[in-house]
Amino acid sequence: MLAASSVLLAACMHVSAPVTPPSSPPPTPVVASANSVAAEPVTIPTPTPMPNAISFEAWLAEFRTEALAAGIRAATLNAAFDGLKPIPRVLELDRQQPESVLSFEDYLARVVPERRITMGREKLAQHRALLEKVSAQYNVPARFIVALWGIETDYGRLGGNFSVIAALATLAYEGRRATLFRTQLLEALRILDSGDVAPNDLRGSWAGAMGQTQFMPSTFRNYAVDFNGDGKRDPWNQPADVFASAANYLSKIGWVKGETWGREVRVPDNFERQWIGLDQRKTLAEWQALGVRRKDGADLAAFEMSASLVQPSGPGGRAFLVYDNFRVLMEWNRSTYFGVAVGQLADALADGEN
Ligand SMILES: [Ca+2]
Repeated sequence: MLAASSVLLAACMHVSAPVTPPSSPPPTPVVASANSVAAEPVTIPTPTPMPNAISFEAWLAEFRTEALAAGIRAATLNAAFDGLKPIPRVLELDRQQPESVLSFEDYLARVVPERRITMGREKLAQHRALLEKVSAQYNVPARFIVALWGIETDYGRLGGNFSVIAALATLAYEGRRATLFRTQLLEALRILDSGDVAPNDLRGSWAGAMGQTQFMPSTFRNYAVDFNGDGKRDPWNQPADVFASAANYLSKIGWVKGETWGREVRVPDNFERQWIGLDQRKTLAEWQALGVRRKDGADLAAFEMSASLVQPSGPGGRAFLVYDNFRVLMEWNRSTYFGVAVGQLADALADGEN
C-alpha cells in the first residue's frame, strides 16, 4: 500500500512502515504499507501536483489506446472503464503532507501492539494445517507469513476498499507520480484480463495495494499464487492464496531457508559509527570481537553467518544484528522500521516454539 507516514494518515489507513516497496512507487513522505508505496522516515519535499492539461475523459481515451496496443482485451477495458471517474479522496491522500514522522519506538508500538501479537497467535493456531503446508512448499516459516499478514492488513481486516482501477487511474491522470501509477494501472488491467477477479472486486488501498497481502498490481502479477487450485489467484478472500502468495514472494526474492531475520543485541559504549548500517557485513565472530553481545549479554553464536548491524533510531538507540532474510523483508518494504517490526512480531509469535 501506498501509505502515508504521517500519523494522521496512518491513523486512517493501516499503519505501515515508512518505506518503499520494490513493486511499488518510489518513496514519498508518507507511511505506506508494505510493498506499497511508502517513504523513509524523513521529510522529502513533495513535488507540486501538475494539473493535467487535458480532461480525464480525454486522458482515459488516450490511455485506452495505449492499453489496447499493449495487448489488453477491448472487453476488459470496456468493463474496467465503464463509468470510471477520478476519486477526489485519492488525490487528497496523495497530496497530504506528513505532519510528523513516527519515531522507531512509536512505530513499533503502533505496528506490533500486544493485541496484534495475541491475535497472531490465534491466527497461527486457526490456520495451522494450511500454514504448515504453505511453509513446507516455499521454505518460509509460518510465523513470518502471519507477521507480514498482521502488519500489512491486521490479518486481512484492513485491505482497503477503493476501486483499484479508479484509484490508479486517478493517480496516473494527475498524481505526483503519474508515470509509476500509469504502469501499475496497466498491470491491474492485465490482472483483469487474466480473469482472476472481476473489476468491481479489484479492491485495495488508495494507492492500489491489493488484498490481504497489499500487493501492488506488478507484485501480484509476478508473485500471487492460486494455492487452493480453484483457478483464481485470490489474495482478497482465500487464506490459501493469501499465505502462499506472501510465501512465494519471499521465496522468489531470496528468503534463505532455515535462517531467521536477526536479533536484538547490545553494543559497547563508544561503538564506532562506521560499523553501523546495511552496507557493513561481518561474520558473527567479527561482531563478537567488536564487543557486540546478545541483548542479555551472552556471547553471539559462533556461526559463520554474515550480518549487519542496524540502529533504526540512530546511534545510541536499540541495535539489531540482521541477516540476509532481513534484506528480503526490506525488498518487500524498503524500511528498517518495517523489517524490524516484522521480525519482532514473528519472534513474538514463535513464543518459544521457533
Ligand atoms: Ca485460488
